[in-house]
Amino acid sequence: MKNPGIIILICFNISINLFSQNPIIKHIYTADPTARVYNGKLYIYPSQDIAWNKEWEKLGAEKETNGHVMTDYHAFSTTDMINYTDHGVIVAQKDVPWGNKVGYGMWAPCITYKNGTYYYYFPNKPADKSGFRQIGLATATNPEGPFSIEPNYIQGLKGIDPNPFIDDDGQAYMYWGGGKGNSLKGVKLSDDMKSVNGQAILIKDLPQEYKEGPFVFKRNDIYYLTFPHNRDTKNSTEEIGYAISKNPLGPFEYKGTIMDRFEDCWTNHQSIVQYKKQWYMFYHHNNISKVGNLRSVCVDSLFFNKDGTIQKVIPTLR
Ligand code: FUB
Repeated sequence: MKNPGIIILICFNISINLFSQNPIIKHIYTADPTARVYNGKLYIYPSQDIAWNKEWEKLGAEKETNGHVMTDYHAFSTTDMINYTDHGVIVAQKDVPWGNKVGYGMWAPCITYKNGTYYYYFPNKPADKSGFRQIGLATATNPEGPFSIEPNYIQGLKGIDPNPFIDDDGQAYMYWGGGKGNSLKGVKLSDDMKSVNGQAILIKDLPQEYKEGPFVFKRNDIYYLTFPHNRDTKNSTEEIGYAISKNPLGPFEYKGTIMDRFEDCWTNHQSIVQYKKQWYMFYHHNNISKVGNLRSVCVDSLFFNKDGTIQKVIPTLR
């Protein structure tokens, strides 16, 4: 018996991940993780939190009113869920042709792969001030880059937290939006993955208040839409809920909570992936810094019930 602890936990279906020491990335602050499996490796594409530097104000920088300070993105990979390789900066705000150069607003990114190309979508403050955030695209032929940034943001995707999803028939969809109220939108993407195809729909059928961070995946012909929300509107911290559908754009049926809200970290943001036969949920918490906007990526195992519903993930935080 190689590891009796793992076998006992699997038997009892307990959502504890013996492999990870949360948080899994400790040398920089990371948040909003998208986890994907490419070429046998598990890749993580998070945003990066940094502390505000007062010196920047002298250079004309606009202070972020919500406190998030984010200037570039790293990519990470692992094959054992213990050792994570940092592949360095893959996209930086200073290199975004349409970006506001004195802003620090590179919020939650997401990536997908189609026909030999990796499509990396990211929100950023636009120089033309056409919105709080616009969503841009960078492409690469390798999951670690180098990524080449498109000259303009994508028309029709104003907002935050892009989440591309490609269905089994090859049709790509984009989910995005954020802020208070039900502002989650979905739309088909064109074959080139650089423009929207048709009218976006507002996904209104979520009974709990949607906040941000959509992540869609498919398992056994069920579309799972997972999202942070404020069920308790008196409390601004977020729990992660999910809804299911037989169609990628709904209607969705709300099914419950995957992770309870944290008392001490006002955001959460998830992605769910299967790697080496085990499902995982990646999320973030501020358990190293104890500061709301200096967060760290964590991971725990996730389990499904026989009927396809998701068991609650209990975060293993140190
Ligand atoms: O990281 C900045 C913002 O906080 C993200 O875009 C949201 O999902 C929330 O995590």
